[in-house]
Amino acid sequence: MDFTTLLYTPDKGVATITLNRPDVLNALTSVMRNELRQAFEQAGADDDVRAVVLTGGGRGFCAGQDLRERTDAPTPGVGATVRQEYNPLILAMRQLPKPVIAAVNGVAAGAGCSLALACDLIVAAESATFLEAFVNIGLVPDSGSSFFLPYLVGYARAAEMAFLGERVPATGALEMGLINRVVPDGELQSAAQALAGRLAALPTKAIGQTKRQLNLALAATLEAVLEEEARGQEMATQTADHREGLQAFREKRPPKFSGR
Ligand code: T3D
Repeated sequence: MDFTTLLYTPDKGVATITLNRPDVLNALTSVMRNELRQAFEQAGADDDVRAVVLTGGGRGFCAGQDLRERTDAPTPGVGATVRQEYNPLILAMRQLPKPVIAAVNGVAAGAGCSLALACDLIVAAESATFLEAFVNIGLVPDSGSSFFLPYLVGYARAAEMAFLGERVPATGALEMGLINRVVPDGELQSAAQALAGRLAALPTKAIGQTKRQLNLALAATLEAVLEEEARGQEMATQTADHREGLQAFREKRPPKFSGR
């Protein structure tokens, strides 16, 4: 299948999906979300693909929702967008019975951070950063961040990342257990491919079932948290603070939140 917003490259058992909107740090549009889900489905349907690498083209991994699609707040029907586009993508990644590795080459922000966290393993370049950017524009974590984050790093660190919306460098992310490995920038893709190649040579059906069991073992259901996130995002997009956050982003100035 031909994609317009990403590259899909199957090679020796590993499908590499490269987000390909580098000018906006691979910010997610509606088209991109749908293509990404299709790419994961394609990887799932191809028996020759036994591991997947997700990475970003250019200097960013993914800057989350493309804010240029969000001209005015409240965005109409954002809960539906989260339910119909973001949530199926996260579920497709997590339910894929094959290992998915994020090769985080730069900033992973907002839903871009969620995308990385939805992968099974995360390898990051030394210069990569992780940012729960939602609060900076008056929104709440979505796309599974509020499910994966406390599970990976514990409540206190999750709350700090989600409340403060500050960039966490790759080394800090490794220390807190958010990610698996940090490698020098120039070695990221080869390290991720080597790991994926290793995984692709393992018993794929057993790895797929292991992934299923590990996901089943998580305390709350992902579906329940995803639904709560969609409801919360619907609420957050109605706020004055989100409107202010979007405006400040466009005007390249710090936002002045009113608490409304
Ligand atoms: O509405 C809904 O659907 C609800 C769902 C929401 C899910 C979410 O993901 S909400 C969170 C959305 N993302 C953000 O709020 C992040 C916004 N971006 C940033 O905070 C910063 O750009 C970064 C920290 C990610 C990177 O900073 P920096 O200094 O490395 O790069 P930059 O100069 O800010 O960005 C480079 C370009 O990418 C720039 O364009 P320009 O000025 O060169 O033409 C910038 O506008 C663009 N860009 C960055 N992020 C986005 C973006 N364009 C559109 N959407 C973005 N999210």
